[in-house]
Amino acid sequence: MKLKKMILILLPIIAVIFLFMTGQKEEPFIRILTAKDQHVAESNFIYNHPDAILFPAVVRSSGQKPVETSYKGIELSKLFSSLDIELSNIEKVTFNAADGYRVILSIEELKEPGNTYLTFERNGAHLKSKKQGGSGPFQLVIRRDPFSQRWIKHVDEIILE
Ligand SMILES: Nc1nc2c(c(=O)[nH]1)N[C@H]1C(S)=C(S)[C@@H](COP(=O)(O)O)O[C@H]1N2
Ligand SMILES: [Mo]
Repeated sequence: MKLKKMILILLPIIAVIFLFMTGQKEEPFIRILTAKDQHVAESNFIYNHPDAILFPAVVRSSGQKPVETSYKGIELSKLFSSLDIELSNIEKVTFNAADGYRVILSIEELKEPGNTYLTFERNGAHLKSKKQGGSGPFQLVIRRDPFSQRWIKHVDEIILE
């Protein structure tokens, strides 16, 4: 009898703790907005994207020596075409980050072959979030912007206009 009561009390508590813990492990995603519709690019879609490539880049972080790094990411034009997002009427693309930082690219710059990438991996490991002290989970890397001011970290929203 006592045991039954205890189980009846403990079960909901365990269920709540379980829900809380699984909720903590929420997968990252990016919202992509166009005039017509809204897309959600989930982490699985990004991490397993067939157009993801590895490329070297020099990372310049304030107060640190430049470090040669291997990034993995998807060229933005390929990311958009894989989501069936048309670029023909687009003039600019805005990248918003979780910390309020914002970068705007012209469509010409975005389309430059081999220049703009949405990255998710650095030296073989997924980019860590801001909370975990990283530049991710997703970061824009502009390969022909060597000083990296516009390599927006923690990108969570992309707006095409
Ligand atoms: N989200 C976000 N991205 C950002 C920044 C920022 O403050 N927030 N700073 C930019 C600047 S000025 C530089 S030089 C590079 C490297 O920044 P770090 O020195 O903070 O690593 O990230 C760029 N991307
Ligand atoms: Mo900077």
